[in-house]
Amino acid sequence: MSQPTRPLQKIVILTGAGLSAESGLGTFRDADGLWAQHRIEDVATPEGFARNLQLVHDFYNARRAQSAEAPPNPAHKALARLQQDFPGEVILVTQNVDGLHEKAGSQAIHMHGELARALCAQCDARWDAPMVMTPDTPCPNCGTPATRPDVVWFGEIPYHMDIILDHLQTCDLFAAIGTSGQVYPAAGFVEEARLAGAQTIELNLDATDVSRAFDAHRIGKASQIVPDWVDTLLG
Ligand code: BV8
Repeated sequence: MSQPTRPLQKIVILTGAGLSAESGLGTFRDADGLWAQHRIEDVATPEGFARNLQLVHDFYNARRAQSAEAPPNPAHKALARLQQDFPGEVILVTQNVDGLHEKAGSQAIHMHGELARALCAQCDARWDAPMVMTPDTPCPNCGTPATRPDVVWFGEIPYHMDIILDHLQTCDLFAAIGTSGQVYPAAGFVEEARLAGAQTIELNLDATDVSRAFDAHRIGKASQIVPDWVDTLLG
């Protein structure tokens, strides 16, 4: 028997690459996705970075430039409107490393980091990344040429997990938008929310590996189904 629905006071939304697809940014696992052109092991792991610093910097320099030019689409704008106009709390957690939520006016928790930020592997300093980073780019804090994109690679610990888990345990509605549900721990968030008594909904172009974990589904392109969903929530 599904849980009696609690009054809707807090919404947690997880977004993935599918949200930015219509802004022209490649997803990861769709046929023409980013990973189709690169092996994850080579460009999104610490081992791949250690093996070939230049290749990984080139991969992220290209994405940083593309992301800087990309416009937010109606889905990003609708989520910003929801954050602004919803009478309760709307927490946006994104796996995306682009800045499109912020361009649309949202605040988002970047659990996999951001293309626009740089990290020093030597002293852990973080700063706004230059558009092009190279293996020789010195850290502005310690001077060591040990700089890397401030993104969370496979095998690394996602950012803000304690805050995210707290939000999942105290929300009334959890929505996953444009994510294939193949990468953990993000793919497990729906279970956390469900166990805490939240209603759950998945918005995606297709069914995913985790669709059966959700109470409700909206199928279609994010730029169409997300504004409709936000209109329903704002009544
Ligand atoms: C960790 C940053 C420990 C870099 C990324 C075996 C089993 C289970 C887990 C593991 C395992 N072996 C290893 C693991 C752990 C591993 C993992 O999950 N591996 C997977 C591949 C099996 N995870 C990790 O290593 C993570 N760390 O586990 O640490 C830990 C755990 C908990 C607490 C403490 C410590 C770190 C993972 C982070 C990796 N970094 N990105 C970068 O971006 O370059 S992941 C990368 O994939 C992106 O962040 C991306 O967001 C993420 C997930 O992809 P999606 O966003 O879902 O995108 P995808 O292309 O897959 O899907 C697009 C979807 O959109 C599709 O469903 C499509 O239908 C839809 N779509 C397309 N167009 C549209 C659309 N929907 C609507 N409208 C459209 N127009």
